[in-house]
Amino acid sequence: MDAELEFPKQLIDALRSAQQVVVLTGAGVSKESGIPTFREAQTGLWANYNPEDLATPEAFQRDPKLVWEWYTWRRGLVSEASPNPGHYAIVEIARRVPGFSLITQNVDGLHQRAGSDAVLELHGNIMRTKCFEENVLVESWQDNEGIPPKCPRCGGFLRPDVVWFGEGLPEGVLDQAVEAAVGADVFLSVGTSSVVQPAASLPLYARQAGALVVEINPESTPLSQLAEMVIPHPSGEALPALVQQVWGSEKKRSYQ
Ligand code: BV8
Repeated sequence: MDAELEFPKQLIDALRSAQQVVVLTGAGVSKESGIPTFREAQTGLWANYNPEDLATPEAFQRDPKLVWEWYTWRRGLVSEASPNPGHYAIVEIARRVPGFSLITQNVDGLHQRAGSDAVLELHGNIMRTKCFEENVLVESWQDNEGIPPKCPRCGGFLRPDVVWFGEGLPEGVLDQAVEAAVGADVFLSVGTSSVVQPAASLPLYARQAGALVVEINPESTPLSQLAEMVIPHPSGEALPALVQQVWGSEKKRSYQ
């Protein structure tokens, strides 16, 4: 284990005694799975676009083909990616504490593929598709009628089932996330630039309610000044090391 990764005793003790642990993740937790983070310089076709300008209903209405193809490119990256040790360490934390909530801003579904359940997906999931007009999920469609494909029911454009800038978050998911945050004993914010609202406010609610707020991110963010602790390391290294230091390395057998 990397000697430099020694965690503060306060954090180790807090996790060992915590009744409720909440983890909030952003694109950084999938970086070590090979998926570029949301704000990393876009490559190839998308080099000239700011992701925040593409992930909007206005961009889709202005150029549906461009936006649909951006998501097709990203879906390809996600399909080729696998969860990394950071995702698996989060599954292990959930097994070790009495109460656990995982809130993610990510749309890649890697937490679920690593074995996390009851994932609160604040911003939807890129692997699901819905009708732009009816706002209902669509499982299958004809691929031979141009790009974007059309809704088999109403003929409207299909779009990814993600939350775009300016759109509200899914019913109830945000309420569950706020409820989890204010009930947390320990709140880990992992791999997020902490600028997108309302997600970025969750660690602040947790702190106001008395949680120990810890940021895991190699870079500093607007949360860094407000967190009790900052662990400036990649999550794929820091999270497994944290699990090992707090609970030891043997896997907890899940007693059914
Ligand atoms: C809403 C889905 C209202 C699409 C996304 C208040 C103030 C200011 C602005 C607003 C506000 N309230 C609302 C807004 C507007 C806007 C907003 O927040 N804008 C920002 C830019 C200021 N918010 C919204 O529009 C939200 N909607 O509030 O609507 C409303 C209410 C009711 C009815 C109608 C309307 C909707 C926001 C959701 C937008 N959709 N994604 C898609 O993915 O294509 S957000 C997008 O950013 C991604 O989901 C991403 O997850 C999210 C956050 O980014 P990060 O995950 O943090 O990724 P990023 O690249 O930024 O950072 C990665 C980090 O990882 C870095 O810090 C890096 O250092 C770190 N890292 C790198 N490697 C590692 C690592 N960390 C650990 N380990 C590593 N190895």
